[in-house]
Amino acid sequence: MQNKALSKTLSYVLRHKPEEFGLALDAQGWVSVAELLRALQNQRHEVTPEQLNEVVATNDKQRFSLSADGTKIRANQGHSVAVDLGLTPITPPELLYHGTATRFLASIRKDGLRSGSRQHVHLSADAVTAEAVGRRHGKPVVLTVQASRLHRAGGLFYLSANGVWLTEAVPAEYLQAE
Ligand code: HQG
Repeated sequence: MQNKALSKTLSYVLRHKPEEFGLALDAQGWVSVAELLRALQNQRHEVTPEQLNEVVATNDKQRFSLSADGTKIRANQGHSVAVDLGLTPITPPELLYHGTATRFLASIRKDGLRSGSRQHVHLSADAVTAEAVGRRHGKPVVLTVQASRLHRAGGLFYLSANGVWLTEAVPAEYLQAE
């Protein structure tokens, strides 16, 4: 299995459908590396511990973490499965950015940003990163989120281990076109 394909498979298993591979995440989203490798092998994906370590270390967005002793692995963010990543709420910068596609704008202006199937709304620290996120869905558009103002109003913000800002929802009145 190529590294890119392995990364995509890991995202799928560790964020969305562990049960499809006969796996269960623990409450914090971890799964045993040994069990994961066995589950991949059962699906005819030959992956060595070395390759897994390489993908974790070199992944372009640092999507995965190994436990300190190296026996467990989890995704750093992006889950639709309910997990508690143990992130501490922190004060966000004044502004954060959300990349989306123009076809979602009318709905977002009406309902604000919703987490949908994921646990959180994903926000970026800079507009360039947000634009790349938006491009995954179509013609990109970047929305500026008044993060400080939302935080002062009681909104909780988290920073994932790989630098993605997470929050529960962003009401429309905290959004402005960039
Ligand atoms: C949109 C990637 C209509 C939202 C990225 C987005 C990110 C609404 C889409 C991570 C809406 C959900 C997550 C509303 C939000 N009406 N559409 N009220 N509220 N939306 O993929 O943020 O490569 O679940 O704008 O880098 O695009 O996988 O979220 O367009 O960090 O590691 O609904 O995925 O990371 O799409 O991306 P997604 P996202 P990875």
